[in-house]
Amino acid sequence: MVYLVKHIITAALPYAYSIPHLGNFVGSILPADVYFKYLNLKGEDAIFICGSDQHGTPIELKAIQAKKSPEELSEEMHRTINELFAGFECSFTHYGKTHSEKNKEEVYEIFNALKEGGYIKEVERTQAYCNFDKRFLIDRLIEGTCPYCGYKSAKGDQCDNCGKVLDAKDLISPMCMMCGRSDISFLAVKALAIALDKLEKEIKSFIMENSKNNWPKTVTNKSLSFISSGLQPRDITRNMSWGFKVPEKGFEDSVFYVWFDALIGYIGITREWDEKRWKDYWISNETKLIQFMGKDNLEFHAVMWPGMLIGSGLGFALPTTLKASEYLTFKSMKFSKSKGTGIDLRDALRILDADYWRFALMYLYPETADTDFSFEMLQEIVNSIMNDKIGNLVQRVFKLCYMHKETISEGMMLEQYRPKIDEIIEQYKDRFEKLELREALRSLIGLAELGNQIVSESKPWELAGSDNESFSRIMNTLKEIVYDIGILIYPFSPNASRKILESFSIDKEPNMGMLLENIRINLKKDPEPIFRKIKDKDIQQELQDKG
Ligand code: B3M
Ligand code: ZN
Repeated sequence: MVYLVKHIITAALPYAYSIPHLGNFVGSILPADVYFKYLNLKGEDAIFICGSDQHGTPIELKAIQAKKSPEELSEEMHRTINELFAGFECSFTHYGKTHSEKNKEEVYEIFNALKEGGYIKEVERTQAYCNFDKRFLIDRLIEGTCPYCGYKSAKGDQCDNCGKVLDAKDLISPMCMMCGRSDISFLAVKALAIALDKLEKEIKSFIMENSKNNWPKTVTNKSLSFISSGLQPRDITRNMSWGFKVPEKGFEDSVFYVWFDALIGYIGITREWDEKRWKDYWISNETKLIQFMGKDNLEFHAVMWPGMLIGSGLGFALPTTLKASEYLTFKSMKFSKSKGTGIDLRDALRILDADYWRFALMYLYPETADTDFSFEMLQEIVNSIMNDKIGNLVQRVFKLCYMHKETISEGMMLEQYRPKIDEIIEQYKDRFEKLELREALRSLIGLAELGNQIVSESKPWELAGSDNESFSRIMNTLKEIVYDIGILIYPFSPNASRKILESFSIDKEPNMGMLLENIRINLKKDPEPIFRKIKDKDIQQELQDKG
């Protein structure tokens, strides 16, 4: 088969200085992985690219504290994060990192192309200098009150509350985060900037055009608001030592700004994956580049990134869809490692297996509005949806099939349910196509609900032995539903999918084509339940631990 469209799925690159928490995970990596698995179900040509973001001051600072080099520290964290994602059943085509030779090459290539195109200019900046610590402070190391929304802990580069990109000197009462003092001077320094002002028209038409491709409304509106008051040149270098050196005279003490090489990292990591094939994906008119991220990463992806790609003139694919999510909050606060709110990925896997988290988090996926997470909610989703609606149906159907395997004659179905089953499957696909992942999961649950409705209406166990034809029709319909669930649940809970399909003698990765195949059930014995309930006492424990 020849596929024209090539999909690149990306998830925002997590910083390699701490273990991501569930808020990071549900905002970008998990939905990206779910969508990628769906594309695999369809047999599409797709790659899933992600990796560790290794540069930036927070990593440098952490390294100083840990008496390690930033490279050492970020490499260690990279390995840990990579293992945790594997524990969560993520199937990246490549999980790379930004501090790599390939990425460096790509950063220089794009920088040189931007320079040749006349999009790099030297600018005079004032940079914060802490008189107490006697060092330059990059923006992220300064905290103060946001001049736009009044949020108290806005960082010098961006307000995490309203999402506005900031200039450190606009912060109200700026404070050095290293020493906690307000003894800050702003000194004159040189920097290189990308002339976004010259790319304004192109960036605007990129947003206008591409936002037709299933961008969430909030994403389109925010993207337009970022450019509504005109664009200014944006710095791409910083006065610090950890990062890629800037290959320009007079900039020996500077490195590229972390966001510049992190965004290029999407390409660099693809090159790291396959030096021969990366271009087939990145330089092609048939590419769909679908990028998942949390809303705090949107401005970089909607403005600076397309500006870099267009300005380079190297023919790279532009983002087809920017899928920025809202926040998953924990007791109405943003998940934040530093503030001790939320649950990190390692803790999460200690509490429950990947399948449960993936399902429950996608059920709560903050696709269009901030969504609050609680252990009670988690328990409710696991117990009454995963276990009661889906798990029990599967178990019940398998049990009946096993007990009455002599009685059931293959083939016949309850034809009146066929259109309903097909309709739900179509709805599931349609929602995935529109990137409405949370709704696609609800279609899957709808299929289980239909199964449960058939069970309770037809009470098949009363018919076995007395009316074998009706019994067979009911059981074949239920088997079909369970089989379909086994395939369609794959993007969300891949282990449950494997367990269900095993009972149909299938031990390969599922695909959509299998929905049409004739199924043969091959139960060895009573299969194990696919899900278990969370007991109250376990939840009580977590509530005590996490408060
Ligand atoms: N590392 C920010 C974050 O983890 C940043 C994303 C980079 S995507 C190119 O929230
Ligand atoms: Zn200080």
